Parts: sequence; structure tokens; C-alpha cells
Amino acid sequence: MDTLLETEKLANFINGEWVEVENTTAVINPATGKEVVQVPLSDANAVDQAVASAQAAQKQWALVPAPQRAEVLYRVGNLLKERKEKLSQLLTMENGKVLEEARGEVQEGIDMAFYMAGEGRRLFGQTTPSELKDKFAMSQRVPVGVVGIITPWNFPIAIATWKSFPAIVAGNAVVWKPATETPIMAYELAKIFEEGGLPKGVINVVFGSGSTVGDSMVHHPDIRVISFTGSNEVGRNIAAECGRQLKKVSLEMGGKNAIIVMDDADIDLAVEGILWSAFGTSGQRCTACSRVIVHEAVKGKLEQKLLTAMERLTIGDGLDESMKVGPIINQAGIRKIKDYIEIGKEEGAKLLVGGHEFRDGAHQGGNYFSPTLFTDATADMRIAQEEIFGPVVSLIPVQSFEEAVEVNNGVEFGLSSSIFTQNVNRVFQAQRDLDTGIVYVNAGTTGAEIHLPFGGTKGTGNGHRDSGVQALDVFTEWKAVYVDYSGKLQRAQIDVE
Ligand code: UN1
Repeated sequence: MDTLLETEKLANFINGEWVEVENTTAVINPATGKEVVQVPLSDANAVDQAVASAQAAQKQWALVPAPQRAEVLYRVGNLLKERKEKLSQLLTMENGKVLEEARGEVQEGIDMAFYMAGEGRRLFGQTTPSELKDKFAMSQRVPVGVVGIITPWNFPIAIATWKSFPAIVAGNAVVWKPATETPIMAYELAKIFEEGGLPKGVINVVFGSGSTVGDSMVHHPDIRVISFTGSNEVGRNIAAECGRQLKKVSLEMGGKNAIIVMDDADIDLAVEGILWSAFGTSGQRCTACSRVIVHEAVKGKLEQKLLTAMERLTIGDGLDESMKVGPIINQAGIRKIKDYIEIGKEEGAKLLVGGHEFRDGAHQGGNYFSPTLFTDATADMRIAQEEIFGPVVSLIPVQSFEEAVEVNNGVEFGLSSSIFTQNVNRVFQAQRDLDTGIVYVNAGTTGAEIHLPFGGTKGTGNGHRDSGVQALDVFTEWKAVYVDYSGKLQRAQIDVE
């Protein structure tokens, strides 16, 4: 057990109580292979209890004026701020991302707390004229009820805040299943909610597997919204089941994000953008760059500068602040990456550097993989089409801007894209034509800010967005209200003079 954590075994948080579960499994630090804590593997009963508690709490919570609900989020934001360093270290221990990035992720949660707290005094609806005399018309957001959130291991606190904070400020109660690989952030955030004065039952945390806990949440008739971030395969199954139940569902399911480097690009800047978005978080971001679409006129120069820059990347335990690239989450992740390296070679892409794990000396016990660069990939290769979720990037040469856009858009996903160019006309054409939910100009594919909508087109999602004011659309229903103060029956569409 680490001294930063005051327990060796986490417990569920249901109706404001910490509920122990007998069946547990170990959480492993991916940098060392050592156990950090035990996490519950709950059963469907725990979900039933959490939903019952959320249902009861939600009725009262919805009656608390939104600006007062927001006060809890301000307190939560302050507590996150006070504990930023401790949370960041714990995050690095459970997830592996380097400390600098862990601090960035906790900051994302802090930003989200204050941003959504501000919504307590907005939650804007509309007033609009009625077509009839002495009649008032307006629309307002109302809570949906009990919402289920299912969050991934790669951003265990930021994504949880994108989903839970808007849900809470809008007057819902939450049942949350965090990823079992990274439960500590959920435990710490639940404690912060408790200390911040959130009434019992408004948030409930149930630890456990997707196949048991996640599945019972998706099937539970009293959970009216599911917000999920994770794999495309699981997301499609969730959507199908939610469809049968007419349950609202918001999905974010990854990407195959590209950086386009045009012939007029600032190549040094593009190299920095590629380095940060392809190898930061060891490529384990939904927004990570895994394709570089490069104009053939600058391909040689870019390759050479990228190879030199990659030599700077230090790989190791993220708690050591000299490290730039941390471990891969687990051995399954390593196996998947290794498979793609073989696939890439068989397909005829040229491996310029990397492509192997590290198990020697300081890397013993951890799941480390070398930053990898393929070149001469073609757009249809599997390494250029499928999500690898590791530090692997493939260069795809093209001959024109039009071809670059076509290659960018020619994948199943549509989360993030980027273009490096100095040509203002191309900038505007690109932001119009790149078919992704997020577009960057002269910056890499990662680093979305919380007050803008996060999500994507095609296989990335189902039309909803996390974070931004748009997140409120997932967690609210629109209610139209008409008040007739004429004292007589007025029929719309008929009694109009
Ligand atoms: C994710 O990888 O699922 O835009 C989230 C970014 C971060 C969030 C990534 N702010 O890269």
C-alpha cells in the first residue's frame, strides 16, 4: 500500500456509505508491476442498490435550485485544487501517465468543476412569443433522472468530471462505474463529493467489470441515460440495448487521428506537434495522433527531423519527472501493439524506429513499449485504419491537399484531426472539409479544452458530445411550457386572428 492511499481495499460508495465487497481484484501499477490496491468486483445487486439510492436522492436534488447545486461543484473544484498534487501522483501510479500529464488531467477536472458550477446560474432555456394574445411560452432544461456513467482507464478523472459534473448541476443523480484498472481516482473523487457536501445518494460509485456492473447498468430500467467512453465494440452493444429500451445514450469510442503536414508547413513545429500527440500518454489517448499524412515534397525532411526528435523521448516510470513516455496500461495492451507492429511489417510499411517492448533494468516489471515510427504506409493498410492505442505512428505520403483530406477522412473514426500549413486558404478549407469533431490548425491532435464540445463523427460516437455546454444536452430533457393568462380557452393554430 502506498502512503498516499489510506486504504488497501477500496469500497463502493452507495447512498453516502462506503460499502465493502468481498470479491476483489488487484490494481497493478503499470510502471512497476506492483499491486497498488484491491478493487471490488461487485455484482448486479450492488447496481440495484445504487440505483435505488440514486432514485430516492434525485427527487430531492432536482428541487434544490441549480445555483445551490452549483455551490457543491465550487467546493468540489476547490478540494480538487487543494489535492492536485496528491491526486496527480495517485493517477500516475494507477494509470502510468507521466506526472506532468497527470497534473494536466487533474487540472482538466478542476476546470470542469468551475465551468459547470457556472452553469448553475445559466442552464439557459428560451422565452419566445406565443402566437396567441395573453399567452406566455418558454422552454427549459429539466433533469432526466438517474444517469449511468461508464468511464475508461486512460483519463480516469477528467472524463468522469466531463460526465458527472453536468449531470449533477442539471439535477440528476449518478451511478458511476469506473474502469477497474484505474479505480483510485473514482475513490478520491467520491470522497471529495462527500466532503463537498453532495447529499447522499446523488453520486454512487460501483466498482466492477463491464460484463457484470456495466451490463446491469445498461439493462436497468430505472437508469434513463448511459454516458459511455470506451471501445467501439462495447459502445455498439450498449447503443443496441439502449435503443431497445428507448434509453438515451451518449458514446465516445476513439479515433484514428491524423496530422496533415503540407509542403509549406513549419516542419520543426509539426515535429513537436507529432511528438506530443503521438507519444504523449504513450499514444493511449482517444485523440492520439497515429497517422501523419505528409506532402511528398517534405516527407524526407520530416522523417529525418522526427527521428532525431524521437531520440529525446525518455521512457520509464512517470513518477520520475525526467521521463516523457510512461508505460502501457497492461500486457493485453502490449500484445495488441505488438500484433500491429507485425501487421504493419507484413503489409509492407517500413519500420524506421521502435517496434519493441522494454523489459531490461529499470523497466523490469513494467509494460513499456518503444515509440515507433513506420513510413511509406498506404491509407488502406490496417495500421493506417485501426486504432492501436499505443506509441505507434505511420507516415502516409500524399501528393496534394485534396488527397490529404481524402486520406484523413477515409477511416471509420472521426474524432480529431490537424493540419500544419502557413496558407490561410488551406486553413479554412481544412477546417471545413476535415470530417472530425475536433480540428486543430498548427497544433497536434490532442489537448481539447473543457469548455468546447468533445466528441466526433462516424464510428467515434452517436452524435452527442462530452464536456462543453453541449454535455448538458445529454443529461437534460427539454420541456416546453405555455401559460395562458387570457382567462379564456384559446386554441393554437385555430384562434389566431
Ligand atoms: C481521451 O483520450 O479520451 O484532448 C480524452 C485531449 C484530452 C482528453 C483526451 N483533453 O487529448
